[in-house]
Amino acid sequence: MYIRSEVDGYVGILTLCHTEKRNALSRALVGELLEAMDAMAAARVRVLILTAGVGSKVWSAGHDIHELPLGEDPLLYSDPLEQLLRGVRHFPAPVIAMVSGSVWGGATDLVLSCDIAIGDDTCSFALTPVNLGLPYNTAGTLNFMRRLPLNIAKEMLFTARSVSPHEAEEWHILNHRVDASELRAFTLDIAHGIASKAPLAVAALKEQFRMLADSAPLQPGIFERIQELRHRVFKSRDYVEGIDAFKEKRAPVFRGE
Ligand code: KGA
Repeated sequence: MYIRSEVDGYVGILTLCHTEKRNALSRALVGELLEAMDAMAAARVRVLILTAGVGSKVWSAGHDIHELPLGEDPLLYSDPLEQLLRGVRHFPAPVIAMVSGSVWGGATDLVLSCDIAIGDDTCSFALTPVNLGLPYNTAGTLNFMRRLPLNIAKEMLFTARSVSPHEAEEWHILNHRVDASELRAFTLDIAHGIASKAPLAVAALKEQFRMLADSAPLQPGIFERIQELRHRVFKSRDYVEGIDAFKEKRAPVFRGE
């Protein structure tokens, strides 16, 4: 069991608890999480909190690197990470990311896809495709552009550096940064505040934000060009090297080919 589920009044709390694998977003973990989210939606919670628990060292290590395919598009529409990101965006009530510990790659996309993010002084965020030689997909790149100032998104993606809690607050990755001892109470307070408001109005607002953010059409030519650029990256030797280096627990040596 990778997910712990609890309900506090109208607030649902889902805790990632596969600490052994640092809550990597494997097919199995994501499958359980999506089922738990469906159960929360059926129970008509008015706010959902996504957490790894206060005091977790790693909130999530991101995509399960062992499950990233080689030689083909690693982030297809049906990929578990993609399913999870859509699940959060379409969840019929606000989703709050409550973050202790480090957040990596696709898990940072997950936090940025939540409606509100609250972290403590141990949290950090990295966007890591360039560590793996992996071409991030169009949906994710657009999410970063909408959610972050362009220069911040570019710095995070070009460097893959872990952003400190202070920077995360300054750069609006977080709505609030609080002391670890207050994280749960602070987050629950915001969640119960939202849950006391008219739920139909809140849900309609969330859906409006999502649809309006997604409403700019993407010209087919641009999409095809992006796919061609990404194809070159996932067919490269560097992508194989990035994945191999992780598995062999060493630094990658990239050759640009
Ligand atoms: N996928 C699969 N297994 C992972 C994993 C991941 N992302 N991260 C950690 N693990 C496994 C790791 O292989 C090890 O398994 C166990 O979790 C503990 O890790 O015991 P095993 O079988 O060897 P480790 O490294 O010993 O733990 P740690 O020393 O506490 O370090 C924790 C971190 C998170 C710092 C370290 O595990 C790490 O750097 N993980 C990779 C983080 C990362 O780069 N994630 C990005 C994944 O890519 C991604 O999301 C995308 C889509 N992207 O970047 O574009």
